[in-house]
Amino acid sequence: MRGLTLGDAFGETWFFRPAETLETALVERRLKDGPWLWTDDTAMALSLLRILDRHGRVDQDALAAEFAGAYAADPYRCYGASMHDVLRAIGDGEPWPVVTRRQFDGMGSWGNGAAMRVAPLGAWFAGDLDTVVAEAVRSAEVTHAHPEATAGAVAVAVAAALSVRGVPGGELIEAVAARVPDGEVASRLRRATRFALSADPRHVAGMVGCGSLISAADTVPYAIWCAAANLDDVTEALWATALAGGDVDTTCAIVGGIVAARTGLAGVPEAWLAACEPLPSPLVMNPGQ
Ligand code: F2R
Ligand code: MG
Repeated sequence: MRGLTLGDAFGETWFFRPAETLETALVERRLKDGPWLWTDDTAMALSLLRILDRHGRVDQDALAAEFAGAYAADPYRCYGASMHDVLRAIGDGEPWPVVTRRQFDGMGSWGNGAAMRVAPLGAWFAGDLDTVVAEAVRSAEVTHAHPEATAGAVAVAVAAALSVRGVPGGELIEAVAARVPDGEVASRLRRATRFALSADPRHVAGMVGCGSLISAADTVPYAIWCAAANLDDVTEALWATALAGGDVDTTCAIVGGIVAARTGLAGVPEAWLAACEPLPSPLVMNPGQ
């Protein structure tokens, strides 16, 4: 969870800088002064973690209520465009299956929002990959009805579980792809396996996307490649991920969640930890607290 938040907050600092100075700042590794504020990626991951802590699994009605409650308490976390309607409607008492299925003319959202929040779930159930897949699907469905959004969530959760299990970076992407249903996310994951892990992330992004479209398919394969290429070092992983631009808070949230599931935050510079907006303490609270 803390790796996801570090990535989210670090990634968010790369927005709203003049385009001409952005790549130089990244190449020269010039950090922005803190505080680095976390966004919807963290807010929704915290809600999911609370539900796992409370129920031991994804209780979908409880998760929908938790998402809606967190949104009502703090809606200014740069939520995805459709999430404002979705979370308000659920908060107003509409059933989540009805709300999510009517988005985007009945297609449901294929946004990367179900993937961005799910790495801690993969770590939680790391001992059983079938459960990782099933619970990731359940966690996605509460807000994202499109199968590509679900596939993105499955891919990230499985990657986090395999990270915990110590699977080598060179095997990670194929092992993830084997668990993802056929579609655009799976197809781009397979495309990502063609790049050496020593490749420039910008070249990989050119072939599989890096989140500029905010879709799961355009975001998740790149993030998983970046994680696979830097599985033992969160800070290096985040620098590499940010280099290509795109949806940087979300690619970095995914990568931070996957890599830190293995490494924890050991080795992260003190200045980064001090700059990152703190998480609530305790991380998870029982009802009524
Ligand atoms: N970019 C953001 N947030 C926007 C902040 C705007 C503003 N500054 C504010 O403060 O409100 N980052 C966050 O959004 C991403 C997660 O998105 P999520 O939760 O999946 O939302 P959504 O709206 O469902 O999907 C995102 C976009 O994907 C496109 N899209 C989705 N489904 C589609 C479909 N079926 N057909 C066509 N397009 C579809 C749309 O462009 C959506 O707007 C993360 O980056 C998170 O950090
Ligand atoms: Mg965000």
